[in-house]
Amino acid sequence: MERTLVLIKPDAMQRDLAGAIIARLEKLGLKLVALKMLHPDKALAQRHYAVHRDKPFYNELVDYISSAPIAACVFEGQGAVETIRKAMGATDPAKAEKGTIRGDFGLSIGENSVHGSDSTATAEAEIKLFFSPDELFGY
Ligand code: IDP
Ligand code: MG
Repeated sequence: MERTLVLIKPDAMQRDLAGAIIARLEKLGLKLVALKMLHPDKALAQRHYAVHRDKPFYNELVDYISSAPIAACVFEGQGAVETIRKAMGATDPAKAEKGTIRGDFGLSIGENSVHGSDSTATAEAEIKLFFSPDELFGY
């Protein structure tokens, strides 16, 4: 079954939006199969965002995601990657539609409340960064 990684970013955690965001995703018919709160260190942040290492915003991005605790979740279901990307909305909250998570909660392109894997291959790699196999549940 298809799985995807969701990170609830510091801006959303700090505004007590973790429950609201998880509830929205559960309502899409996806199953929450892993969940943890953690404060990522810089090394984990760098690995997670390695694909962006040459972008001008890379250091800012790594500093931001490792600045405070986040919630990491794995959701499972048919088309989970695409379903969650749609529910998140565009990267820049100013361009994200109303009713999407970023459209409703995001503050700026950096502080955009959530991360979601962008393909099934990326999802598998990202899930391994945040969870060991015994932290993923079937129920
Ligand atoms: P995505 O999160 O929608 O997949 P990506 O292009 O993969 O967007 O970028 C990863 C993250 O980097 C974004 O969620 C956003 O927080 C941050 N980011 C993207 N573009 C910029 C930018 O131009 N300035 C600052 N941060 C950015
Ligand atoms: Mg991305």
